[in-house]
Order: sequence, then structure tokens, then C-alpha cells
Amino acid sequence: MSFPLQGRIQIVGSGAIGSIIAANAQRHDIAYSLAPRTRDQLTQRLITYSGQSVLLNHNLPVAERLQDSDLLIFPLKAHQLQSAAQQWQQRVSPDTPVLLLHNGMGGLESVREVFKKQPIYLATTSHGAIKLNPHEVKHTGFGRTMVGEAPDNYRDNSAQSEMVMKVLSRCLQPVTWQQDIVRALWLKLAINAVINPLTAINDIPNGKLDSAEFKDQIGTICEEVAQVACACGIQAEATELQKNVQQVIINTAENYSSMHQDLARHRPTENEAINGFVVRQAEKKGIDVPVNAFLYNKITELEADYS
Ligand code: KPL
Repeated sequence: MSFPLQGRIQIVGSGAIGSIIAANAQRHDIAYSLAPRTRDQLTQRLITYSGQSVLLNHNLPVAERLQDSDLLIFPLKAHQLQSAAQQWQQRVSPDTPVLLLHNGMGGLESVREVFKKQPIYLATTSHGAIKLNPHEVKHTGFGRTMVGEAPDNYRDNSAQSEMVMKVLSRCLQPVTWQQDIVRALWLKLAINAVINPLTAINDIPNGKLDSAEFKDQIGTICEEVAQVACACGIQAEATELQKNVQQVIINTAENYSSMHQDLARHRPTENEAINGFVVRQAEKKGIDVPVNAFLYNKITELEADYS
């Protein structure tokens, strides 16, 4: 069933998750446009989770200016966010809602330097997708999405929150609204701190982590993240983190993690925003995180070897 949406959604970038959002917007008759982040080529076709091929017809041109009833979506990596925000700074109104969807932490801080007043929404998803070639994306893992308001939004944004929730529940379902999205992001951070580097370093799909070989390492990574989270004021238990990780490993078993894909294609990874973030926070709090530090250093080394 479609719902009336007054504005348009403007999706920036042509990554895997942005393409899933675009295809679902099209399916639900939501007015949308896709804009390249740099000179990258836009995805033209999405192979859906059920195997259908959808041609993305970008039903609107890229927006010249976004209104309060529109939604600007950045399904980008944390390190790409600030320059993307700068590119859009002159085209948003003070009330245009902005949705960030990325792995790891630190995105809000870098975007807030540019969008000082706009209501910002934070989301995280465990849907998996792969870019088959510059024009084609395949939705490979059916996950779930959590969204909530950035803790530093300072006005009542209930109408916009409702709109964000409606858009996401059509475009990246199933979606749950989180009063405490920061805690949800820490829980997702633990998932990425385990799955992304381990699959990338060992060159395996997510499902291969479901073996005795990785059990202790996964347990230790979760313990380290839980300790750092607690020191940062986020209530988290290692056993809860480990259970979540295990669930995502099973749900996305066939999937290659985004970090695996990035390393394979010699693209910059999200290492700084994932294990790098854990290591930096641990240093600030005086906590030892040897396994996260090992993974962070290993991925840094592998990235430095790109020719
Ligand atoms: O977020 C992911 C990623 O690959 O970045 C997971 C959930 C691990 C799915 O692969």
C-alpha cells in the first residue's frame, strides 16, 4: 500500500544500500532522485532479494533545493560524509531533515559541523548488498533497520520523524524506531567490529564465521567492545553483543561483508569508523583492547598495500 508523501527523497551516492532504497522508493511511488556523490556512475539496475531485476528510472531530476518536507539521505561511508554535506549545504533549508546511514561511529559529529540546525536522523541496517559492476547492485542479505533522532536535535521534529519512519519502512524494512539510537549504533558497531575485519582478513563470506575456529576471537572482540561502551556511558553486555553478532552471521551467511568487498576492490574501508573508533575510545578511557587493535592494524596494513 502506498502512502501520501508530500516531499521527495534525495539519495546521495550510488552505493549498495542507496540503490536498495531507490528501488523500493520506485516500487512504492515515492518521488525520489539519486545524485552521484562525486563523478561516480549511478546504479541503473537492482537485483532484488527475491531475484527480480528492477531498472531504476530516477523518477525526478537531482534537486536544486530541498524543502522542509523533503528528506536528504546519505547512505555513505563515515569518511565520505563531511564533503557530501558540504556539497549539499547551500541546497537545504534550515529544517530539511537529513538521514545518515553508515557503519561505525563518528558520522554525526562530522555532518553536524556543516548542518548545524537541520534535524539529523541516524540509522543503521544489517541488509547486505553487493555492487556487481558500476551499474548493477544485488540485494544479497535480508537484514533489519533501526532509526532514531540524533541526540543533539534541539526542536520538536515529530512530523519529520514520522515521515522518516514512513519512508524507511517502505524502503529498508523491517524498521524499528529507537528512542536511544546511540545505544543501537553501539550494538551495531560490535557486529561490524567482528564480522567486517574477520571476513576481510580471512577472505570468507559472513557465514563461515559460524565455526569453532572463530568462537574465542568473537567472544573477546565483544568483551572489548562492551567494556569500552560501558566506559562511554552505554549499557552493553558482552553476551548480548555476541548473540546479536551470531544472529547476523546466520542471517547474512552468503553475504560478503562491505569491508571484504572494499578490500577486494581496493576501495577505502570503514576501518577508522569501526575498529579504529573502538581503539581510540579505549585509549581515551585507559582500556586495553588488543584484539580490536590487532584487527585495526591488520586492515590498515592491507589498505596500505593497494597498488
Ligand atoms: O553491515 C554489514 C556490512 O557488511 O558492512 C553486515 C551486517 C556485516 C552485513 O554484511
